[in-house]
Amino acid sequence: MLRFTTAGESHGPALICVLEGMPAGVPLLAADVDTELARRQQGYGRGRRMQIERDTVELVAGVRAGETLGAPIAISIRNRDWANWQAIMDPAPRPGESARPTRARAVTRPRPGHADLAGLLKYDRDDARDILERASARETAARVAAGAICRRLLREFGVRIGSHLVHLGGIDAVRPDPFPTDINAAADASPLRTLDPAAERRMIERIDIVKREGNTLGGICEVVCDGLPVGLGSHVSWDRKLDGRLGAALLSIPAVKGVEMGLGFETARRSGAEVHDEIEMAPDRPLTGFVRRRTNRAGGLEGGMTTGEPLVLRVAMKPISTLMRPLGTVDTTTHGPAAAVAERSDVTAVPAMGVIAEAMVAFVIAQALLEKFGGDSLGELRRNYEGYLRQVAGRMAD
Ligand code: EPS
Repeated sequence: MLRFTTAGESHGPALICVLEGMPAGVPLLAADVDTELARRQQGYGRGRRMQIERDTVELVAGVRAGETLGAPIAISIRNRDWANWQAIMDPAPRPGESARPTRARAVTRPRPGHADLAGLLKYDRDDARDILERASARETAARVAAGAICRRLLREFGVRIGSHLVHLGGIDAVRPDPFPTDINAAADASPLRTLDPAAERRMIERIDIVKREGNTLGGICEVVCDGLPVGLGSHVSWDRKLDGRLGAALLSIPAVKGVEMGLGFETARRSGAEVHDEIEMAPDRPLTGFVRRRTNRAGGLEGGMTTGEPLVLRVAMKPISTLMRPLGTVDTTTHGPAAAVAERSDVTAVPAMGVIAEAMVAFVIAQALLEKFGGDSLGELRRNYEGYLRQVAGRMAD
């Protein structure tokens, strides 16, 4: 079973990721991961923190001479900002400190919409920094690192994952026609990772206005994954359905509030004939068993399984909950009314969220691929994959 976990506080020494279950023999360089980390750091509307960090990985375990060993892979990403936060985040008690000391920059005015208050009460803390340091979206750098390794595996099977921003703070982007074959090459060239230059200009104006107002903005990214074979995931049990697994992975991204697959909520408004994708033979499509869907309104998923058509997922992010013009809250020390803490933050991080969503999709797809085809080495996995494709092709061949 492919699985990963992360550790690390936003202003602690480092972020750590352990990814377990990768087969041996997958080519992997630190640069494969660093490229993805750099993509996550882009985006108009980010705060000053992104000028401090230059995320790069140290491959600490599970990789030798540019190949995975089949052992758990451990990764470390240093926080450059740690140098400025040592006294506040020091894991050891500082000289003269009592038990549960009040350190500088303690947070007692929890932000509406943030983990601050529920976390402080649940974990019985005095300083909401004990919560927010971990709830911070800084953690997603470690997820993108795990996703980058999964992508490296998927690349061996011709699977590609890209994303672009389709909505920001009330402004829709128009989907380009023709749609680029390399989505990320096009989207990464845009400061908002959108494929609609006219919408991009309006979005940037909107971000500038909202920044002056001390407010924040959310938005929607679309993730597209192609090169998949038919039959990843399964219809047989609720927890094996790929729709549910993708949904859970994407909804775990900080501030993500909704996920649509294919037409998503729009399917509920249309009749069956306007929703379902008709099937026809396609002699050039071995991955799908020589068939194709005339349309792809299902977004590449039927019955909890991949159809072999591109996966199309849309992911909605709420506005960031740190507002420079703060909302009302209560002070957890005085219990009186207060303005929420206004720490340095981003006006919007929707472009970065698209890159994080790609990473989570890469993980779920790699997990489903390994589950279906198994194998301790890349070679064994490949033999199993090719044997399955022959079986599928044989069933529909003339
Ligand atoms: C974040 C607040 C900001 C963001 C941070 C997430 O950090 P800071 O409090 O240091 O200014 O920049 O995002 C990242 C550090 C990152 O790598 O994405 C928050 O509170 O979630």
